[in-house]
Amino acid sequence: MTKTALNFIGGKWQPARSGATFETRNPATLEMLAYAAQSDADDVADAVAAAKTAFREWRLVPAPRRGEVLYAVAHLLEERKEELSRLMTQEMGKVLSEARGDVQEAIDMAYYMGGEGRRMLGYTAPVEMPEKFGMALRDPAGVVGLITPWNFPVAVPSWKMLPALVAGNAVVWKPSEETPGVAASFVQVFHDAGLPPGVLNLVLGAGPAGEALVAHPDVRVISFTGSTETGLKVYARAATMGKKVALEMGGKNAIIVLDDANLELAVKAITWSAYGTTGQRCTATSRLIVQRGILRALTDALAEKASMLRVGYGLEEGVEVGPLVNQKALEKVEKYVAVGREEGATLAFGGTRAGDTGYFYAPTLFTNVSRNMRIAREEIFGPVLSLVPVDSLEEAVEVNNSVAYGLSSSIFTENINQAFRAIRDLTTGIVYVNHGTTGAEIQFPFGGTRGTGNGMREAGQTALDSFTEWKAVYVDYSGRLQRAQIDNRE
Ligand code: UN1
Repeated sequence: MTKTALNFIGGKWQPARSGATFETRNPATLEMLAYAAQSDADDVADAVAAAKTAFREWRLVPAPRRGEVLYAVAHLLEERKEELSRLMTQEMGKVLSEARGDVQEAIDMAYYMGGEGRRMLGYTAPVEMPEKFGMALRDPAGVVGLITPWNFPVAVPSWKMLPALVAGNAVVWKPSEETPGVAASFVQVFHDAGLPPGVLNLVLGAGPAGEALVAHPDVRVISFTGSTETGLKVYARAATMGKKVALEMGGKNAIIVLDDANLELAVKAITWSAYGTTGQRCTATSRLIVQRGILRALTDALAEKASMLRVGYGLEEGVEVGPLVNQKALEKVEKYVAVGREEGATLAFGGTRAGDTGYFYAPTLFTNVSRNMRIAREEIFGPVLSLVPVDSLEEAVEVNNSVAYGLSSSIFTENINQAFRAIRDLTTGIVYVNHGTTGAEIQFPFGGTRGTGNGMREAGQTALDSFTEWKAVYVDYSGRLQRAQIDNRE
């Protein structure tokens, strides 16, 4: 049944002002799912105006009360987890068990950020004069704009809107055009949880809606997750207006496997991190850096394990790998597999489409990859893994750190000395030991170095940094003009 996905502005569901719509399709079955509002700058202006009005009161709601709304969001998400997860699988293809994990991340974040309503810690420090007091407080930034991708259509937006809301901001959210239905259902949860009208606004649509949000003078912060190409454009545009921007972009994450690794453990983790979510996570493993002594055994075990993976429609029981999100993503994967062949890497398995309908692609491994090949450096965002052989831990770390991205990396070794050297020397924002590159938990900073980001982090306490301004407050209770107040450097 075809549905309609609308914008949510000032507490009301409404079509785009122009009446324009776009269609969404199930990437596994290609069936038509919904007509969604195709918004432009006018809709964004309406949403920002609604947010600006709502901000005046929301900022004055005591933070513990704001936190309670987030707890109500957590409860409703628990109740609606199955419904949201199924919708997610239909819209963007990830298998149902992973879709449940996606919603669970938002539940975890709602509880965590709900707790921030009673923390939101600032600090005091001694000041130079008697009878004077100093403190630093977090103030909400105002109206914040969120632009999010389709691969984690509930989790990633939750990482942004929950800290933004508990800190007292009003939000305008532009989700990916692949997942308007799940976005609308997610926003409905906030409304039902009692969030006042206008505090969270949804503007559906494609690039132009996002551009209008970035360029709107009343939006002080932009938090973006998506491709490096788009992220850098957002950054450049927002910089001309002096906005604060948090960027979460590409990855080219590696698992390092040393000769002394627990082979079975490594193979399981590689399979999950490389082919889970069909390789469409920014934290997905797309490189294997393997010490030569374990190379043969690892490749054989991996081939066996990958051949058993069931590719198919994510709503079907037992399916482990869903489709790519759309035709363009499939073509990108095909292009990179051709590039890998031309570059002279060995195709160990995969390398073909799978299934008759839908954007399915077989789990793929290239071996004999050298570190300079494009398939070892560029983000593919699909189920394609490139194996680079190395001689030592030092070489492995160097290869790991040599790419343009720096999100997540992992090392498999049973030797604690090697593990700690790797922790010290790997230059990514996330490091795992004896665990794949995916599976970050919401209470720790999430983000990456180099081309992955711009130094900001999501999740954990650090999430508040994107959405708050520090305010330093000095209170003089002496009742007289203290000399240092005029010039404390005298
Ligand atoms: C992403 O791909 O954008 O660590 C987020 C993980 C997940 C989140 C990934 N918790 O893989």
